[in-house]
Formats: sequence, structure tokens, C-alpha cells
Amino acid sequence: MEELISKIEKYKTEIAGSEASDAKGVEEFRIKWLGTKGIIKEVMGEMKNVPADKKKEFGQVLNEFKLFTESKYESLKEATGNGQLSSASAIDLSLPGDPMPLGSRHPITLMRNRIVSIFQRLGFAVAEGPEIEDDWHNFGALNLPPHHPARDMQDTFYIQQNPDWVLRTHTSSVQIREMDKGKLPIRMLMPGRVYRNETVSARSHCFFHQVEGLYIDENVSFADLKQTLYFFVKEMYGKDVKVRFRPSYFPFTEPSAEMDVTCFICGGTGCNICKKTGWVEILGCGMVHPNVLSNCNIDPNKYTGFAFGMGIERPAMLKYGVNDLRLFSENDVRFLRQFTSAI
Ligand code: 2NL
Repeated sequence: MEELISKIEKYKTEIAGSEASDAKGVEEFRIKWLGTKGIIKEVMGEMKNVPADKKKEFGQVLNEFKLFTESKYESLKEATGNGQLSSASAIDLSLPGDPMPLGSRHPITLMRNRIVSIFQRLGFAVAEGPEIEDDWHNFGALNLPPHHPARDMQDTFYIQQNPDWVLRTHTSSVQIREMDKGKLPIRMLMPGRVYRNETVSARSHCFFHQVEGLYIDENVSFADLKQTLYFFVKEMYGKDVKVRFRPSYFPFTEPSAEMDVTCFICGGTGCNICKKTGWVEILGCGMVHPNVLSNCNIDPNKYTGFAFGMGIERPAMLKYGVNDLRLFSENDVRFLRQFTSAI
């Protein structure tokens, strides 16, 4: 009996000093001490050799020994992360991986990229610029001197701290900066966000997006303008589409025109989109006004150029069946998720 008790004391010392670095070590501990052929079972087997009057006392010692071992087992398990993950053998390699969540591109980005890539194939480079502009780059250089009535065509946001600063009303200001650099010829595309002080509704918004284009070189003619835009339209809306130019007015171009395409919804037979006319207006364009060239130190007697500007929202609404402009700027993921992640 005395012998047995001192053996148990030795076991306890051994158990107290046991360590396990992973789930495998913890399992080895369990098998050695608590397993069906383990040491505890073996010591319990000694009960039959203990005299009857000592059985109660020995039973208590055994019970205490078992609890001691079990609590050590629990603390080893906890120290190695409950025997999970810390061991390579505990990882189920056959489980399918978590799919990488893929975002989608904004419909305005998709439409802008479509437009831009067509002109890039014609050699147009892309430039961007600041959304806060000074009066000169947004108006003055574009042949809109102070108090020019055409300034009223655009409801401008002025920056309170400095009335010389505005939120740009078109991306032409980027083109002015490009012309100022004095490197000719210029063949550039300026996509970007522009601002107008308008009440927000399904059909109008205080900001929207446009792509403007500019081509300046010697001997650039209105025929070049027409051919370039005709190529664009065929790539964008298909080979069968027809175009027409209507005379128009912009302060920064002369002559100016607006371009219509045969309605790509009804094919020209007349629907709500084309208001039963069979034609849809898609852009404004013209030959760069000589004053604009002079303002940027480009000699209008040597160089000519054409420019155009088109909105992105309307073609995006028609292509993707979006009926409310506000959806484009609310960033509701239920709306945005519906678009593709492709360029
Ligand atoms: C429209 C019409 C247009 C231009 C933009 C331009 C830029 C320079 C010089 C001359 Cl730097 N013109 N841009 C020309 C004609 C029309 O935009 O309806 N945009 C949404």
C-alpha cells in the first residue's frame, strides 16, 4: 500500500512536468495515462490487492490521481488550441477553399472604358485633371469672358472661400492645360466628373460624367471630325447605324454641331427613347474656336482642330436599363453587384 502510494506520487510528478507542443503530443499523453491500456487503468487494477480496510483510503487516492491527470490533459489540450489547427494532421485538406470575393465595375466606368478604348485605337491619349478649377481654365480660355451670356447656360457651383474657383462644368479645362504645354499635334481624350447646380432627380443630377475629345494639328478639317465620330458610332452602336449632324452653338467651337444616331432601341421606327423621331442625340462637337487656340498660344492661322463632348450617363442608362440617375451615385451594393467585373 505504501509502495503504491509513493508510485502514484512519482507518477504525479511526471504528469506535472509533461508537455505537449501539438495535438499529437496531447493525444500521446491521453493514451499513456488515460487510455484503456493506460497507467491509470493499470493502477486501478491494483485495487484487488489492497486489504479490505484500506480500500476506501486507496480509492480516494486513486480518484484524486485520476482527476489530477484529467485536469492536466484538459490544460494541455487548451494550450495547443484544443488539439485543432496547430497540427498539420488536424487540417482537413479536402475542404473547399473560401472563394475570393470579386468586385464589379461601376456601370459608368464600364461605359467610359468602352468609349475610351474605341478612341484609343485611333491614337487618342487619355488625360485627367482637377475637379476644382479656376475661372480661366473653366471659362475664360474657352471663349467665355466674364459676363458672357453663355455662362448662364451652365449653372456653376462656386467655391465659397474663393469665387475665382469653381467645380468644373466640363472637362475642357483639362484640354486647355494640355494645349498650354505647347506640344503639338494633340490627340487627346478627357474623361471625368463634372458639376452643375441642378436639383437632383431621376433625370438630372448635380454631377455627371463626360468624355471630351480634342484633335489639333495642321489641316484638321470638319471632314476629319465627321469621319472620326462616324467610326466611333459604328464601333459603339453597330455597322448599320446612321448619323446626322445638326448645326448648334457652343462658345468654344465654330462651327458647332450636334450629332444624332438612328435610335438603337427601336432601330429608327420610333419609340419613347427617341420620342418617336427615330433619332437620338449623343454628342456635341465643332471646330475649335480660333480664340480658344489663341488663348493657349497656338497660332490659329497655322493650326486647326476639332473637339467633341458626350455624356456617359445617358448611354449607360440605355444600355443597362437604368431608369434613375440617382442609382449611379448612391453606391447601393445591390445595384452595383449586378454589373460585370470585366473592363
Ligand atoms: C456636349 C458638348 C462639347 C467641346 C465640348 C471643347 C474643348 C476645347 C475646345 C473646344 Cl478645349 N471644344 N469641347 C466642344 C464641343 C462640344 O461638348 O454636349 N457635351 C456633353
